[in-house]
Amino acid sequence: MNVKNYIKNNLLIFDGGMGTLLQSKGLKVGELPERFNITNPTAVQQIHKSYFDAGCNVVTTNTFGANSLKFSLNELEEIIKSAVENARIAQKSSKTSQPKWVALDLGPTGKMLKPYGDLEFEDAVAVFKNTVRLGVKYGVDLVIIETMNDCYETKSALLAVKEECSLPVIVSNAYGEDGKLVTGASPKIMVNILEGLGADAIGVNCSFGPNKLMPVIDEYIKYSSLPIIFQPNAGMPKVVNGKTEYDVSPKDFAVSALQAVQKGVKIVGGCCGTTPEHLKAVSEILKGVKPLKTTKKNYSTVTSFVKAVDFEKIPVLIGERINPTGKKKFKEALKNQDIDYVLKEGINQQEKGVHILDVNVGLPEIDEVKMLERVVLSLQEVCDLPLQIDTSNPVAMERALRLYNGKAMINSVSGKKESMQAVFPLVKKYGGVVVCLTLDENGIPPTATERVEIAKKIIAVAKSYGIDKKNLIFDPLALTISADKNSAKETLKAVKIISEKLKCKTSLGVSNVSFGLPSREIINSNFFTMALSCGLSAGIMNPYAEDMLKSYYSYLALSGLDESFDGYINFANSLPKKEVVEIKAEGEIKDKPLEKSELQTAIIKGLKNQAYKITKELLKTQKPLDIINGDIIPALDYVGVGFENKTVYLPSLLMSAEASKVAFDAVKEEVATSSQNKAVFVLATVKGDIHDIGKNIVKLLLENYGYKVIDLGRDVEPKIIADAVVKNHAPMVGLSALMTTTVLYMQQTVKLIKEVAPWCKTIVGGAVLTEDYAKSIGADKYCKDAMEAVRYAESVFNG
Ligand code: B1M
Repeated sequence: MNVKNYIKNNLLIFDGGMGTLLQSKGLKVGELPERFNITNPTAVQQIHKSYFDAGCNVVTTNTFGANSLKFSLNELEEIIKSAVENARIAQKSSKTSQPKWVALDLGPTGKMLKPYGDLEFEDAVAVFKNTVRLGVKYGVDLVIIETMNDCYETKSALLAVKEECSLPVIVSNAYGEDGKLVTGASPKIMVNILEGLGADAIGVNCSFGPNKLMPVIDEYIKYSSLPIIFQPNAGMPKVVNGKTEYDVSPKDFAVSALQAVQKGVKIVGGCCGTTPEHLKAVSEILKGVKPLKTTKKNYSTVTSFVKAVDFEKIPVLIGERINPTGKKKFKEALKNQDIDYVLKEGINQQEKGVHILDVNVGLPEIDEVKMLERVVLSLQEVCDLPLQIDTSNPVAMERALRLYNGKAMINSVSGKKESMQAVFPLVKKYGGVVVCLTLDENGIPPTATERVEIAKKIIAVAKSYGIDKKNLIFDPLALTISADKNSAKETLKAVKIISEKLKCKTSLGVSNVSFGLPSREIINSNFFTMALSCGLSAGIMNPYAEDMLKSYYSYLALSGLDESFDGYINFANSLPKKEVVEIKAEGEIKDKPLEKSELQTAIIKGLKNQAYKITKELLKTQKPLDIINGDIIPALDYVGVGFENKTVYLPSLLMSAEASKVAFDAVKEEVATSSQNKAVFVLATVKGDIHDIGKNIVKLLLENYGYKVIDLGRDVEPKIIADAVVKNHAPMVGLSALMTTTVLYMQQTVKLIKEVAPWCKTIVGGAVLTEDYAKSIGADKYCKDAMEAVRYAESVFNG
């Protein structure tokens, strides 16, 4: 039986951990487990068999890291061929009676995708395709994509599977204790992206033990219309007497599996630290237990990689400003490839409070496909709002949807046959919520009733493509009242019927209604309020138009949608104050919180080009060190605090770090390094630590003061540092460490240097260090900042 049909009425039991069992069968530390398929097939077969014997329905091939980045294509083929054979041999030799399948295991590539790493999205797709093609060739029954902790990489893997075969595919992500992926996606976001891309089952694996994962499972149950998989590890690993141990017993593990099934999970298995005993306990506890029915959920949701926006109770604001229509400067910016201009429009609209950004860059003089791709990718580097891909060019639409990191909003399809034939296949393949214009081959009908009929036709055609109506949003089109005094009335009527009778979501481009009339904002904002009262789910609007926002926030407050009136109060407080500002005495002004400078803002928002330009400008009037201490470091501190408080996620932290590096490069270009070579200074960030901005500042200043700096880079082994000190007979070494986990390596490095180069003075610094800690590890000097490092060096060498 096909596994997809099987899980309609049965629970499916996956296998458990592989790595620790391979170690017990002789896999050495550092040896690649995937090679074991060839070098020690019997061991792999035994492990698979023990899982089948324990009652598992599915074993996953030993191919977690089998990809073309780690292995040549020839070796990859050999590995996958033997991996599938090993699983099949186990399947045949196990005598238990449950249905059995073999799943191709796909783990992360081990590299991060751009912009956080250097792997291109399409290259990631190609890497996964290589593995999938071979899995299919050697006859696996299904594919499982697992332990993915970045949603973009998950998307690339799922696309690869869907484009390479039609086998059932399960996607499972690994969550952190904050209930998010490393790059910030929540379960709700993953459900939306993966359902949109056509996964057959989704869920969670690995992470930090079964119990702590229950809230994540609850989120999956709440939002997913697909069967859910639950494959936790056996708790967090602990090293006891040099051996890795896990603390969740088979019995406790099985109890958690049962709890998950009682919540609605349909597929259970284990990850790191789980053994055939764990899975045996699971299969025993689940004997005779029937799965709950998977129910369809009706949320209309779009997402970026960290934000989900629902078209549910609270109406959604879609910023319309990234659009060249009627905007001379915008057109110029597009022609001149001035992406920063477009990005600023995105950032400014986000600051005005919109929930989604419409992105339209269609201009006859430019290559829309390339420009849309570039703008979508760049916007996602600096803005975390979901995007609405707005184009009438299906090629540009497909490219943007493919590269978009999230579940996009799509603008638009109409009731014309040609439009539906072009757009619906893309919505089906990539997912998304599509704006449906109620017009067809005969144009825009004048009455609400006729527009509703077109909406019904669109719903039916979308269904034939497998697109649910929760992923359609109807725009019944606001026409100009000055041309037809009844047009607004008909549009509002259509909004009401579509939301109340068809139970569908609606959106409107509001501004068109007032065309040709004076003081258009008065009409627009009142029309917006009227539409909201008719049940409008979203408005495509100009967020710089204060009247529109006044309508929006008053509507929320008056209709009971603004609990505790936070939205209204914040908005009201943001309006310019009319009262006269009291002039304060000089001393009082000091207490005011510091405004963020332009450079700080550029770094915080991750705008590299701007950070560079502003730094260059500042250098004309300010000292390099003042810019570093006054702007660059405070900006990084600001995002660092956000990161700690979970208001900033790794992608934004990385973008800020990149922008600060560019600013720092601008400073470096300005500071001529001296060639006096007073003394040799070996410098490094210690093992395990990739933070090097502080270390680079220390280097810049030392060079500026005439020292020859041998910079060993970051994440440097203690021995390499000690060797460099000895080789250069360096009188001084500088070590930087920024994490509590890496200061231990600083201690090791200092100890080693003291042993092999007792003449060498050790200077240490970095955000987590203290004077006391530096003393306790035997360092000669702790420096709180780079200047102190220079002063110390000067005091040693110049007395
Ligand atoms: Co990360 N990071 N980061 N990070 N990051 C911190 C350090 C963190 C405190 C953020 C937080 O949670 N609040 C936290 C560490 C928590 C802890 O251990 N207590 C953290 C974490 C957890 C992580 C990751 C694990 C995140 C993840 O992947 N989940 C990961 C670590 C990967 C690894 O190292 N293995 C990670 C990654 C990154 C980025 C890549 C995104 C980026 C680094 C880019 C780069 O360096 N090329 C980054 C950044 C930018 C930061 C923050 C925001 C800023 C660090 C910085 O550059 N500050 C940081 C939060 C913070 O510190 N506010 C944070 C500016 C710099 C000039 O200061 O290096 O302290 P600093 O240097 C100062 C002084 O300390 C002194 O002089 C400089 C000033 O003049 N100094 C010396 C430094 N070294 C010296 C040596 C000397 C003398 C003086 O003599 C030799």
